[in-house]
Amino acid sequence: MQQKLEQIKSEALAAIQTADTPEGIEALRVKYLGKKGEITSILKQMGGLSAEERPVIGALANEIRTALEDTLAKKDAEIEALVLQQRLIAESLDVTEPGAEIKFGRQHPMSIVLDEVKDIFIGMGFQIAEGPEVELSLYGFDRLNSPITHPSREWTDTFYITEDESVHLRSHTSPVQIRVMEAQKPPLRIISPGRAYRKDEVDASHSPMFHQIEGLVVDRGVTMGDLKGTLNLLASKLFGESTKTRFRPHHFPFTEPSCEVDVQCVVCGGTGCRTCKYEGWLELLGAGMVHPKVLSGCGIDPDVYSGFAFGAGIERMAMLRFGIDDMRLLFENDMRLLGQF
Ligand code: 2NL
Repeated sequence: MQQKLEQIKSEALAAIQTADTPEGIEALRVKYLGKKGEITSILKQMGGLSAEERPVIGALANEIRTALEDTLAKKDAEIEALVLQQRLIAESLDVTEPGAEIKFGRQHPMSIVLDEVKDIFIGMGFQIAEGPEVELSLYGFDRLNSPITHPSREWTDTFYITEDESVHLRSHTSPVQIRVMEAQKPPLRIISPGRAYRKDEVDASHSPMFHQIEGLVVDRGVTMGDLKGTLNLLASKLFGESTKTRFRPHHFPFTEPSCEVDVQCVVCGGTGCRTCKYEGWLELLGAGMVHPKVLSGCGIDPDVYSGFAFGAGIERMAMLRFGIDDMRLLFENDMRLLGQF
């Protein structure tokens, strides 16, 4: 029996040394020291021993039990330390490591130009006015001296909400200014930026939805000289101090006289290139003195007050400002383009 105990001891000690998990240690504790364990079953057989043998075997069994318990505890602590060590390595965090890069967005060329234009006019004392994109033809056309029979209805043809065309998507932001003239009295200095809609096919210079900014000044004694001074300042702030402008006679139903304003080509400086079709000039906007019928239609006496107005496409301004040759690029949100501004 003594031999058997010694054999269990050396076997158990060897097994404990090879254990490498807390579960493995627990299994060995049960195998050797548990209720049905090998040491326990030896102790249960002690009844068959002689009176001299019993204390010797008993003492040896106890000594082995203690030795195994100690070894198990020591190995358990070792494994626990190892597991902790492994976790510390696996879960280690280098707080000095650079963080994941956060990609910042940036302003779209359209909103850069719009902000610049707004700043320029706010600097001259203008206020910003907004209005509905779904408009009554009363404000969208009639009050602008463009009755249903007027030929200008063709190039400003838009999308209609009602069969009789009395409600439609606005084809310019002029109706915003009509609403302001109706509600407020001169002196007025406003700009109205916003979306406008026309029945145009998409190409390099057209889009059925585009952005416009219109401006309106109404006061006593406003002249074409005020119009020229204001729009020359816009051109020089947008395209540089030395930018030359050209005012060409034109026709709009809501202004008289009317003009179109060109800037000297921003690409070639006026010598002629593909961008300006070898003319040296690029069209910037349309403008004119507010038609007396438009003023009186809004309850403003044209014998007392006069005004000037202008309208510009913001896409066109952004294209001129940044040398973009296709309007579609402004709607595609391709980062290869947007990353450049
Ligand atoms: C263009 C031309 C223009 C106006 C818009 C206007 C507004 C009122 C009264 C008179 Cl309320 N005129 N706006 C005047 C001249 C030209 O726009 O080609 N725009 C893209």
